[in-house]
Amino acid sequence: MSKPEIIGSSRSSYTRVVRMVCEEKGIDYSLTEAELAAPEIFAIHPFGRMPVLRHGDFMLCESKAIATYLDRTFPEPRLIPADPRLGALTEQWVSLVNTLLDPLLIRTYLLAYAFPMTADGKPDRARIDALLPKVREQLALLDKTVAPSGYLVGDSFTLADIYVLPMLHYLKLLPESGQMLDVSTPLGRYHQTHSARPSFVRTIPPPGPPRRHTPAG
Ligand SMILES: N[C@@H](CCC(=O)N[C@@H](CS)C(=O)NCC(=O)O)C(=O)O
Repeated sequence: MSKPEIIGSSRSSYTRVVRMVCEEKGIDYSLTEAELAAPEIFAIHPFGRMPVLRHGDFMLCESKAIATYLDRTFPEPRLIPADPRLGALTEQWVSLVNTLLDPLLIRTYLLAYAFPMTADGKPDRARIDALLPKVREQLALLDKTVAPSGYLVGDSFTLADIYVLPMLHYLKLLPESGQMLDVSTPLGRYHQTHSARPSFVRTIPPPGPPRRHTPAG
């Protein structure tokens, strides 16, 4: 069968998740760069979200579905543990990222810096300051969770870590969250340790936010 083709932007944190899955499992894959909401994304995802996957004649959208498919289709290492409890905890963290952490940390806090909706184009200080208590609360939860073992689940690297690390990469670049990720904290050390993994290094995004497709070009 042909190798998996991931379609998305190398700047997109969710695209990075499925690329890291491929890298961790040693899957020979290709990345086809696409802009946000590009027609090739809409061709596979009904709501135009990236990443999407082509594997032979099989097409799939949603990062978790893609990650699970790749994990089951290709050999070890298993990124969703077979053990029922460790597997369930991995799913739990992926769900928490998708429903609560990513919406606040990336879609709201990071985007307040990357795409300020202000008249002068500068980040809205009052809006960012208002977000900080929740940002602190979410990072404190991650901090507490990784403190004992250096992983989110059990004592090995799982898909849960893969969902969190691309977010931490961007958060490390912002002033307040960057400080919260200081290496004196368990979460800062977690980020520093895992950012040396080949799967992380080989998927570091180029600077700048993903570009959005416009029909004119
Ligand atoms: N639930 C989706 C979320 C994917 C997602 O939100 N991707 C962002 C890029 S990181 C996107 O495609 N945004 C499109 C847009 O903003 O129009 C998944 O897990 O794949």
